[in-house]
Formats: sequence, C-alpha cells, structure tokens
Amino acid sequence: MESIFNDVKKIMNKYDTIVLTGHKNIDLDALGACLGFYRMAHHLKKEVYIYLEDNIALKSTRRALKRLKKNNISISFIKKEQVKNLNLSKTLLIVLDLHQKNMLDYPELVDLIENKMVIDHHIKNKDVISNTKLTYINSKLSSMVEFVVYFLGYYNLSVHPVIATIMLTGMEIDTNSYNIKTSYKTYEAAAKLSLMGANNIDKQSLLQEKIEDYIERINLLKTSYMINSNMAMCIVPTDKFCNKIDLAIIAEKLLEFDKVEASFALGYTEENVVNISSRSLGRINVQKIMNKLGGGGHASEAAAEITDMELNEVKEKIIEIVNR
Ligand SMILES: [Mn+2]
Repeated sequence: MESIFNDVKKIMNKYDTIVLTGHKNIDLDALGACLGFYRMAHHLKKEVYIYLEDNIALKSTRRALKRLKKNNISISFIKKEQVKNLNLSKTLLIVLDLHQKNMLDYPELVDLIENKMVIDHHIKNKDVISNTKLTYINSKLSSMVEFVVYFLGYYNLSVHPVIATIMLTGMEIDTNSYNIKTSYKTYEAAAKLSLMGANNIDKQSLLQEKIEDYIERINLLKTSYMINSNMAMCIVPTDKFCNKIDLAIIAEKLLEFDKVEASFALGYTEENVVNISSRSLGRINVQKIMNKLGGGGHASEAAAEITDMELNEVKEKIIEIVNR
C-alpha cells in the first residue's frame, strides 16, 4: 500500500485547498476517515475543510461532532453554498468511504470540484466517480479508517485521542464489532488507535442509545423468522413507519444468530414506500437479490426502495427470488 500512500500525498501536495467528504448519512467510519485525512492535510499546511451539512441523521455522528467541540478541537466544516467561493482550480476534493456519485449527500460536488480523488473500501460497483486524479478501491479493508490509520502511520502522524476514539468507533461499526471484514490488519489498526489514546469508555458512550429504542428493536427481532435454511427476515408491522437506519441495524443484528447467512429487514418508511435492508456474512450476494427489486449496494450490504408494491407483496417477492 506504500505506493498508494506516496501517490495520495503527492496529489494532495499539488493543491492549496482540500475538501474532504464522506457519504450521505455520514457515519463514524466516514467521519473518522475525514478527520484522519484532515490531520494529513493540516500537516501539509493546506487549507482544509470537511464537507458537512447540518441535518445529520445518525446520533453517533452528532455526538462525535459535539465531542470535538467540547474538547476544543477546531475543525473547519464547509457547506454547499460556501464551496463555490473556493478557488476551485486549486482545490482538491477527496471522496472517502464511497465511490458512487449518488452516495454523496451533495452529488454535484464532484462536478463542481474538478480535481478529485476517490478512496473506498466497498466492493466496486458500476458508476464509479470518473475523471479522478486517483481512484483506490480496496474491498479487503475492513473500513475506511483502517486505510487512514496506515496512511498516517506511514508518515509517523498521530491524531488527538478524541479523534482516535471516533476513528476506532468507526472501525468497530463497519466490522460489526470485529465480526466481519476483519483481518489481522484491522486489529493492528485498532491497536495503533489505542496507542494514540483512543478511549474505550468514550467509544461505548458514542454508541449508546435510548433503552426504548433498543426494546422496540428486540420486539421486532422477536417476530423475525427463517425464510429458508440460511436466511432470516424481519418485517416491521404495517401500522407503523420505520426509518432506513433502523432497518439496517435489524438486518445486521440478524446475522448474529444461528444459521443466518443473509438477512432482510423491511417495512414502510412512509405512505406507499417499502424499504428493504439486506445483509450477508459474505457468502450470499445480497446485492444481486436487491438488484432484482430495483435496488443496489454491495455483496454483503444492499438495500431497495419500492413504491409500487404492498409490504406483503414485497415479502413474497423476496422469498420467491431467494428460493428460485
Ligand atoms: Mn465504511
């Protein structure tokens, strides 16, 4: 990976300003990676910003941002309107933890800033952001943070303990607590963050949730069932709306149970809109299954949104597809 590190740094050095962005619904892996790159950009004496709007969906991300503030760690964030005021010909956009334009909170960002670099750890999809100075997609990496830890380490840079904690939490989320996509390199990256002062108690508190939310999820999990020998399904009752994040959490949780190799969580997210979140331990390609429903994603992580079918029909359709 050393040659990539050299290339990344070389490209960063060519620009005066660096804008970092993660994917929409920014999670702690994407934010942690941005913060790590921020450190590098700062070290290279660049003007650096993290693209971020105010409407952050994930509680853990909101908490992490609050924690930065509380610890007086000053990070410059930038919003849509402000990007236009940059000297764009001297600006480099670094896209982290995604490689498709439609995964960006603000997709036009890649058109607005012509000079860009894409680094991701998800399985490569079609519609990769094009015309980049560098594209590096390595699905062997557990997380974006894992890349960034080695990148910083290669240049002997470390981050503030609060940032190390955020990064460690991001890695834990992406690996489902070191259960998936985890290699010895992942543990080593975790150890490096620990050496930088990442705090496990603070990490836990970033992930804490309301007990009511937890109980509600358990009640939903109680109703889940196997749709064949190795796939589980959980359906949110039609009398309530759910959100996509909850569906993702449920689908992920289902993978922790006996015999489950792939999982589906589905429910109405609004009137006449059914969302499905699907996860796999890795052997079953759930992207293929979601593709058949008009959705997409990655082999082990995919989703679909359906507007022309009732929840029950969607359920039947999934069962038909997987048992075909
Ligand atoms: Mn990630």
